[in-house]
Amino acid sequence: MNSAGGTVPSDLLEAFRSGERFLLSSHAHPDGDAIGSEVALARLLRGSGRAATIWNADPAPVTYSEVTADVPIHVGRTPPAGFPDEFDFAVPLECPRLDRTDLEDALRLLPILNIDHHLGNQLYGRANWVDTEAPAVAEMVLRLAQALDLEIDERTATALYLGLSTDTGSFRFSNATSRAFEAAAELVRHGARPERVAGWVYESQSPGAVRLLAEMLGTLELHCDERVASVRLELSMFERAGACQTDSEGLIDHPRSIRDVEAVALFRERPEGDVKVSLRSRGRIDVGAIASRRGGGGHRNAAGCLVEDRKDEQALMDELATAVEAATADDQSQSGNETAP
Ligand SMILES: [Mn+2]
Repeated sequence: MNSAGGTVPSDLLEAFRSGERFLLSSHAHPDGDAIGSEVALARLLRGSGRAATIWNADPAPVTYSEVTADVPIHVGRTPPAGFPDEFDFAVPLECPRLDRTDLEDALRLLPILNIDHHLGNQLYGRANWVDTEAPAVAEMVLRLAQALDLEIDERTATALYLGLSTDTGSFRFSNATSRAFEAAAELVRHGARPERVAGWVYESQSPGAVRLLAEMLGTLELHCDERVASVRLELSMFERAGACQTDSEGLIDHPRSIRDVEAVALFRERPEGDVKVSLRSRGRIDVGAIASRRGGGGHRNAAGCLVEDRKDEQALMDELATAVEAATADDQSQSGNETAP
C-alpha cells in the first residue's frame, strides 16, 4: 500500500533493524536508479556494521563504473557465495514484480523486503514499501536511511543523487516534484556531487553508443501529425556500431526531443530473440497504462513491455496514436473554461 508522504512502514524498519545480512537486487538491465539505490543501500548497511551483497542478473552500465567500484556487484544467474544460508533478507529495489529481477526462483528462498515506486507493484514481499509518489527509489532509500538514522557519506549521497537525477531525466520529467528537489538538496548537503553525476550521464558515452545513436536515428518514423515517433534497434545495428545492449540506455531521449512529439516508442531487438519496447511520453499521456496492459510496467511517462511480432508492434503504435489523440481532444475541450493563473 502507498505510504502517506513517504513514511517508511514499521515492519520494513523492523526488518532492517533486526537483520544483519542483506542480499540486494534490482531489475534486469539495471538503470541509474537501480544501481544508485543498490550501491547506496549497501554502503549504508555496511556503514552500520551489517553485511550487504548486491546480486543482479545483468551488468551495470559502464558509465556508472565509479559508483559500482565502491561496492562490487555479483552479476549473472549463479548465486553469490553463501547463498541462501548466509542471508537474512532479499531486498529487490525498483521491481514491480519479483520476476523483473530475472532471479526470482533464487530470491524467493529468502524473506523479501520489497521497495519500489512503480504503479502496479504486486506486493510480493514479507514487507512491502511501495510509494508511487516517490520520484525515484533513490529518494526512498534516502528516507529509509534517515528513518534508521544511518550515516550518509559523500559517496552514498552521490550514488543516491545518480538515481534521483536519472529517474527524473535530470529534473525535467513530471516526477521532478518538490520531493525530488528536497531530496536533491538534502543529498547535496551530505556531499553529493551533481557535476560528477552529470559527467557520467552526459559525457561518458562509448564510441559504440554514439555510433548506435546514428544507426537508430536512421530508423526514425513520425506518425500521427508528427506527435508520435518510433525508432528501432536491431541486433545488426549493435554489431555494426560495435555497441553492447547497455549502450542503448538513454537513446530514446533523442526522438523525444523533437518539437511536438508527445510519445516515443523504441523497439529493441534483444539477443534472447524477443523485442523490448521502451515508451516515453509527455504530460498526461499514460504509457505506463499501455505497457501494463501488455504485461509490462513503468510510470505514466516512462514504461516498457515486450511485443510479439510486427503486427503486435503496429497494434501498440495504434494505441499510442489513440492516446495522443484523446489527450489532445481533452485539452481542446478544456481550453474553453480555463482561466489564466
Ligand atoms: Mn526508478
